[in-house]
Amino acid sequence: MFKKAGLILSVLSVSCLMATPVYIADTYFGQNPVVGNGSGISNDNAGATYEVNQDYIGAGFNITGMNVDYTGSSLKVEIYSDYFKNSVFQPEYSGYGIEMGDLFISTDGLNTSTVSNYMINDHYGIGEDWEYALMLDNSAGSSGNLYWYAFNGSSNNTGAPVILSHVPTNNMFIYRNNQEVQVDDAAAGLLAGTWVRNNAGSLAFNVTNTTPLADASELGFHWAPTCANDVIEGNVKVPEPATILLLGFGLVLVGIGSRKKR
Ligand SMILES: [Ca+2]
Ligand SMILES: [Ca+2]
Ligand SMILES: [Ca+2]
Repeated sequence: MFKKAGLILSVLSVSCLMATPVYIADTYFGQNPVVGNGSGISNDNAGATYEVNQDYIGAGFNITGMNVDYTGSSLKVEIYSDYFKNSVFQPEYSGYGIEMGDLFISTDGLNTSTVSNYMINDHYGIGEDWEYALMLDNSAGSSGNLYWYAFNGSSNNTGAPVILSHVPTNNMFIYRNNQEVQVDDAAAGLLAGTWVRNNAGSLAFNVTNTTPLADASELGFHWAPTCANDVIEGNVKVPEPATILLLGFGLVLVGIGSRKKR
């Protein structure tokens, strides 16, 4: 009876380790903003504040964080931002032309060590190179299919099919410079799952085909709308199956051992 309780407790502990969602708060800034004509700006430009050296540009774009739930057989990444609440910014409603970005994924962690001042100097060409992206089949609308894109080599090589942050037509708009926002490839790859935009303020990537992540040691993520007025990057550790098995076995032994002492 007692032994059985110990075993059940161990199994519960292991499943929690695998399935506990990880919340990543948005602490990433990225390279400072520019205006639509490409010129740099500064906070004392015409006496106005343009969110230089700050997290987001314009309150309507604020990303608060992302939730990552990776079980091995499924991956759910949900991004929380005011951007999803504001229909004025959505491409299907407005003339702004701002689209939802694809989700960039690293399977070997998140490299910030080579970036000088990660907070305000980071851009697509330095720091992490992404092994995969989850492509939305439609950068407008409210739901659709997701497709895997595998970068050949790395995402920050010259010639990699990456679309950088931009504003469409109005060159007075301010956007964050040189951020990777979408994959420049229309071909449908391996079906990954589905995506859903919630007008309450989130975008969920629901991945049911996790085959590309099979050898991942640590997952890194990067997401932004195409103007990149706010960008989020973060990472989560992936428990190795062997570690989980050992830990589970250890917990079982602890459970049995503690019973035998009585
Ligand atoms: Ca990588
Ligand atoms: Ca970077
Ligand atoms: Ca940010």
